[in-house]
Formats: sequence, structure tokens, C-alpha cells
Amino acid sequence: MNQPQRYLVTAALPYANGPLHIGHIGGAYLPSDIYVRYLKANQRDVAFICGSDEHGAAITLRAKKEGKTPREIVDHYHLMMKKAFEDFGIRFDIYHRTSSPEHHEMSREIFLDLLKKNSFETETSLQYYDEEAKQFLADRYIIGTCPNCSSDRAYGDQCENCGTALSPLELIKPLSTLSGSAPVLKETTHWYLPMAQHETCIRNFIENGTLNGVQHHDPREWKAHVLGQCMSWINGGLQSRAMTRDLDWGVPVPVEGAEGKVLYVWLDAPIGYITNTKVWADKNGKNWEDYWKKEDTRLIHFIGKDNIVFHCIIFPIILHQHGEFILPQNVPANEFMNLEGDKISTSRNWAVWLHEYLEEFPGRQDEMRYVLCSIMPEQRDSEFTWADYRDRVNNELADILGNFVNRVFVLTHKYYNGSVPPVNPDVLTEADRQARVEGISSFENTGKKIEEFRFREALSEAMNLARIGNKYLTETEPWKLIKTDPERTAIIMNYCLQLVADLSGALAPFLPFTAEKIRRGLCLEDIFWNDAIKKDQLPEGHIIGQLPILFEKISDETVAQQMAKLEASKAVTAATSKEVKEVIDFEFFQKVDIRMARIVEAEKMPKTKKLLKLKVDIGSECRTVVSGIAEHYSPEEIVGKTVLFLANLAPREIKGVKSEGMILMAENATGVLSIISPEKEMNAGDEVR
Ligand code: B3M
Ligand code: ZN
Repeated sequence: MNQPQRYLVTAALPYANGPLHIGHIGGAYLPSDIYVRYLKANQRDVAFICGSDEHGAAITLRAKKEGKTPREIVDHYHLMMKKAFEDFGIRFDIYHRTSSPEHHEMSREIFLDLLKKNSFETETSLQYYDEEAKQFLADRYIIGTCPNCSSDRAYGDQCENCGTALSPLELIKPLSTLSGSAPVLKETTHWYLPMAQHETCIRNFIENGTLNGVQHHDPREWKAHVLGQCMSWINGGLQSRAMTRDLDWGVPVPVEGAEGKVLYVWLDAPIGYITNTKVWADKNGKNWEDYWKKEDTRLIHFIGKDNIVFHCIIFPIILHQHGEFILPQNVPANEFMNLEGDKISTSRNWAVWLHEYLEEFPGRQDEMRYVLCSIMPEQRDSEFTWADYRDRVNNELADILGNFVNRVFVLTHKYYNGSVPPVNPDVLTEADRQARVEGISSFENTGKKIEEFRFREALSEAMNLARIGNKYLTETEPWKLIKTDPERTAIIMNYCLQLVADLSGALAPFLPFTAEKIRRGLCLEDIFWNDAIKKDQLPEGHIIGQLPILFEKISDETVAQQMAKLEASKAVTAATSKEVKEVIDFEFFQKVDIRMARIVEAEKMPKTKKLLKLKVDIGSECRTVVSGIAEHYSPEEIVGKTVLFLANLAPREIKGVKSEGMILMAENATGVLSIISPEKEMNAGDEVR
């Protein structure tokens, strides 16, 4: 294949329903950013496209949970993600959004075009409808009993207990999460993509890399797990998929009589790549069609593995049906990154959130970029731990990279007043030549590996420049040689300076902030990748400046703090998922006398920290009770409050006082107690049932 004229690089559009975490970054955004920075350092024409995915049930569900409108949700998270990306140094050419008018227009146009080409089939089927909420229910809005494992919390699309993919019709005893009522089946019409019709075409595309009988890409360049997942979909038989939904949030279906229907979010979201390219091109004097419609453009989608089928099968079918668009050259999807032995989960708050990292570790983007790239889940799932983060920062960034660069700056200032010393070719030794040759070869390999989407190896090649430099310094010991052999010392220091300059180039895609600090320190302008490889970047006599501290070590205390933070979120999750106690029958419950009571007197129990002695009016009489709430309420603030009271608890003696009954309190995961008061005016003695 010829060298492409331009690149179109996309990173999955994240749902605007929650903040970004390190799993997102290591999965799609860091690799794409490294790739694009490398391409740009090579003067290639690149458009790097991303934006928020703002439609679909993922958004409406979140809105419902937070008691907000979908618009409020996407506005909030769009800005939050955009800022976090920028602050972390993920440099998209555009970060737009799918709720924008431009996107609605682009989606409408493409849908209508496909409609004209008869790419869809309409089909009427029975779907669940909530008569109270007066709307059809998206799969995620229906819960019921799983036919596979009998969990009673299975969703209409999947049971999260056993992992089985479900359709809403398979659920036993389905319930609407909107109203809690049992939904009814009602007829509805949708537009389907008859995927089976495209099976041969898509099979050739994936298996052989051919399109319309012509070689399009080399499938051996695709990752094995990506091909594997695609082939298992294709071999499993491609099913028609509805491209529209009954929902009131999304791109309205632009057809008469389709009121209340929107485009399926997985139809409109990838079209977002096209919209966003157009918005970027219009603003920058470019033609978006060059990027989407010319065969000499290379389209690369960076995604996580849960998005493979959409990017390798469904969207390519859409693009191909449309007819004018190019198809992806590669989809280097990553697998998942776990965290401290567990799956990263937004709902369980088991994550390292990017915006929190940026706040808690200011100026330390490159430390996280380095660690995430080192453990990127390229071929299989991987795991982030804070101890590993500390070790990599301390032993690799500080001890190898920081140490080498710093030593070279210090020695250059000490021996040569910051001026790059000369190289006398007549006294070069084999060790000098070897250090130089190995350095250049690692620099070249860094680029090769990036082009092969092997980012872990690429980073390790770049770091080799520092390893080579450290070894060279240790073996030649210029601090001893300076007295006996100034000519060789000059060579060693010159070569080390060239290594530092090359390091700043090779590391720039991965650690852009650090690379910039080194280049500034060297007083070097940016130069292009290949030019840097071809020549010595620092001419003799060039004066270097000062180097700021590159990396500070991560303390054990920092690791402990982060672990404590994760543990705390586990405690909260434990509370929210607390198992219900064993079942009791109604007769049993009726024996329990819970009623409203008013606290009329309160005093601290002498010689105790936790206990208050209370007098409470329970309607029929006054009772004395001892309550363990002194650390949460003072006697003054509690007098006069109406509370829940368990009246027929057997009396107990506590610290010599007979306690007759119990005030009922709520307690959260961290042990905070709260009185439970009635929402309306109630009288002492009113029954609770
Ligand atoms: N928003 C899914 C995700 O965040 C989806 C990606 C869209 S890419 C067009 O996993
Ligand atoms: Zn199940």
C-alpha cells in the first residue's frame, strides 16, 4: 500500500453521563494521542477527532437517577470531560458533541440518503410499553428475573449477575423502571439494517482485507483479538438490527409519522466522527470530504473492546451502503484495564477519576501517562495498582530518565559552562560509537512500534535511550576522565547531550510535558522526527540552559492515601448493595410496635461518651430510654424532636438505668447516625406501619 496522503484518527466518543477514568484513558485516548503526536511530528496531515456521545438511554437513565434533564446531564459532563482531556494533554483537533445542530443535520442527511438507497427494512413488532409513563421502554428501562440464573435484577438487554445477553421478551416478570408497573406489549414500527445481506462483503473485508474485490488493508496488521471478535460475530450469523428507537432524546427520525422515535444511538454516534470532522474542517479552511471520501486517506478508529462490533461491522456496513465513504484501515482496540484486583466500575465508584487525579497530582500528567502506557491492555486485560504506579515513577521515571538527564545537565555546566563540547573523530572509541548507534536505533524503533500500534514496546524503546546513556556514563566515568583525558570526556558529554536531545524527541508523544521541559532546558526548538534522527541536534558550542526537576518520587504515604480513598468507596458500595435480611411474615411484623414519639427531656449520662438519657412522650405514656447517640446529637438539639420509636422492645438495664424501648436511627457506611423524622406534622403515639 502506498504512503497515505492524510490520516483521519478517531477516538471513541465517550458517553456524557459520567466522568472519565484511567480505564478510558489507557483504553482509547492515550494510545490515539501518542499515535497522532507521532504522526504530526512526522509532518503528516492528520485530523484527530473526538467528542461527547450525548444520546441514548445511557444519558436518559443517568438524568432520571439524578433528577435532572438529559440536557443538564450532557452539558455538565461534556464540559467536564473536555477540560480533563485538555488538562491531561490529550490534544484532539476537535472535541465536539452529538447534541449539536450540526450533528443532527449530518445524521438526518445520512439516514435519509440510506433510506433513499433502500438500505433499511421497516418491521413492526411487539415491544414493552409503560401505560403509566405513556412510553415504550428501552431495554435498560426494563428489569425482571433472568431466565438463566434467576437473579431478579436482570435488565432487558443483559443480566449483570451472570452476564447473559438478553432481549426484554426473555425476562420473567418484567417491570418498568419508570413507573414500577408491569409493561404491556404494544406494536411499534422501526427501521432495521438487514445485516445478513452484507455478510459476504463484511466477511471479505475482515477476513481478507478486501473491499469490492480490491485489497484494502492487510488483515495481519489487525490485532488478533479484534479479528477474533469480528469473526465470531460473523460466524454466529449477522442479525438485523433496529436503527431507530422509541425515545424522546436523540436525533428525531426524519420521516413523517415517526414522531416519538429517534435514531439508535449507535447509528448516530459514529456519524459524530463525520460531523466533528466537518466542523473542524470548516473552521480550519480544510475540506472534510478529503478526509472521509478519498482513498488515500487512512482512517483509524481507537476504541475499547466493547465497541468492536460497532466499528468493525455495523458502521462499516453503513459507510459502505452510503457508497462515498472510506472504511477503516485499522481498529486497534484495547482490552480492559482493571484496578487493584477488580473491574473498574462507574456505578460502584471503583475507579481512579481523571479529574481527581489532575487535582490531587498537579503537574504530574506525564507520570500517569507513563504508567498507563506501560500497562496498556493492548493484547489482554491489564491491571493498575497504586503500588505499581509508585514503583514505575520512582524506579523508572526518576531513577532512569530523570537521573540520566539531570547528570548530563550538571556535568555539562560543571565542565563546559553549559556549552556543547567538541567531538574529535580521531579519538573516538568503540564504546562511543556503540552508544551513539544504539541510541539512534532505539529512536527509530520507537517510531516503528508506534506505527504498529505497539505502544508499550514503543515507550520501552524510547526509555532505552536513557538506559543506554546511564550505562555509557557509568562505564566511561567522565568525572574521572576529565582529569586525565579531556578530549574523550568532551566526546562522551557531547554524545550524552545528543542522547538527551533524542530522548526529548522520542518521548514527546508519550510524555509531552517532560519532553517540552527537556527541550526548553536544552534551548532547542522543536524539530521533526526524521530530521532529529538524521542529524546531531546539538551543534558544538550550543549553549544549554537550566533543567527544572523532572520527577519527584511518590511516597508510600501517597499510595496509602489513594488506597484508603478506594476502600472508602468500597464501604459506600457495601452499604448500597447490602443484602436484605431473612424474610419475615406479615403476622410477625404486626407484632412490632413502632410509633412516633416526642423527646421531652435529654441529658448526658455521667461517665459515658456515647449515651444520652432521654424522656420521651409516646402518646399513651412517658418512657425513659438510654440511647447511644451522644456523639451525634447534643441534649439541647434533640429536645422537641419527633422521632421513630420502637415501643414494645423488652426493657434493658443500661449503666444502672432501666431503658424502656428504643429510638430508631439510620446509620450510613461510615457510622454517621441520623434521627428519622416525619415529613408531615405527626403526634406522639401515631402508629408507623
Ligand atoms: N459512547 C460507548 C462507550 O463510551 C460509546 C462509544 C461511541 S463511539 C462512536 O463505550
Ligand atoms: Zn442471569
